[in-house]
Amino acid sequence: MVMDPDYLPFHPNPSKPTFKVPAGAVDAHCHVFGPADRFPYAPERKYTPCDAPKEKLFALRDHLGFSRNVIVQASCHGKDNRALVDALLSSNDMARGVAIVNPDISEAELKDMDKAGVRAVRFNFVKRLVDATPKDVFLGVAEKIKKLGWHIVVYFEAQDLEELIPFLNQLPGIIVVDHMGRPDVTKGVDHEDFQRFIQLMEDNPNIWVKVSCPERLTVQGPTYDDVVPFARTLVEKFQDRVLWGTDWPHPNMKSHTPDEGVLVDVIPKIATSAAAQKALLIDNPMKLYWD
Ligand code: 0GY
Repeated sequence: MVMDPDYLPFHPNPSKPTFKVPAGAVDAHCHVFGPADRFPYAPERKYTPCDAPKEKLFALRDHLGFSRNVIVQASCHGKDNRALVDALLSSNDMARGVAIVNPDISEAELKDMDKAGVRAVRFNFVKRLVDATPKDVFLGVAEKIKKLGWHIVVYFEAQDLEELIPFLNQLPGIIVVDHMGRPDVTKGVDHEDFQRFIQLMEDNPNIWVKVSCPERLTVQGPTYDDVVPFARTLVEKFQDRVLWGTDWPHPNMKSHTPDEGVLVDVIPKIATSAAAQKALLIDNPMKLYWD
């Protein structure tokens, strides 16, 4: 399985961040890919990445000063969660997972995944990544996972939010939105699109958000200052419902190869007090994934 010709592999030698993360910090959005000879990519995938195995992820965690990972199933592995579960089982209880599952998954399979450390399912609405799934199917999955106390992670782009709001409000339990709902940062924080997202979080206390992925949302590039006001606004308004992640190994980046040291150095710009940093990096992810 050869990676796509325009696929950018992850940074071979990320810098040490200047910001020292507090002890016990959680990288709450990252992935493992392959290795493909052991864990092949899904036939229905829309891209073929560079292998990004668990050993590399755990080495990056240590290099950046983090303690734990939340590993999110990505579309290139489809609903085959074996690479994810393998990483969880070899993490010494230092990783939790977000899976993508079939609607007909059995209770026994869900229980096995729970034992391995899976705590959520992911619903992906990004059209370039997945074929559409009917909302009824997602609602069926949501019903199934309720008993386990899992939550739901949703990935969508800003232009699709308006249409999705009734569905999001229908979902039971906690919902975590990936990458701030992918705002167009050129429009500014005050634009109705981002304000719509803020209003949704104000109206629905079950909605949490990952203030992640400046590398995808930026127009200016590193050090991602054009994305900072969006993330800072969310941290200031919803301190107890925000999560942060590296997004390693950054699938489908086209503009540049992110240096995770630089990404970590964005944290003190978006969470400007020690209390906000502790909530973002420790208290919130621990409550959601390790309690
Ligand atoms: C991310 C973002 C992307 C990819 C996926 O499931 C995926 O393939 O999530 C993307 O291309 O924006 O969170 O890794």
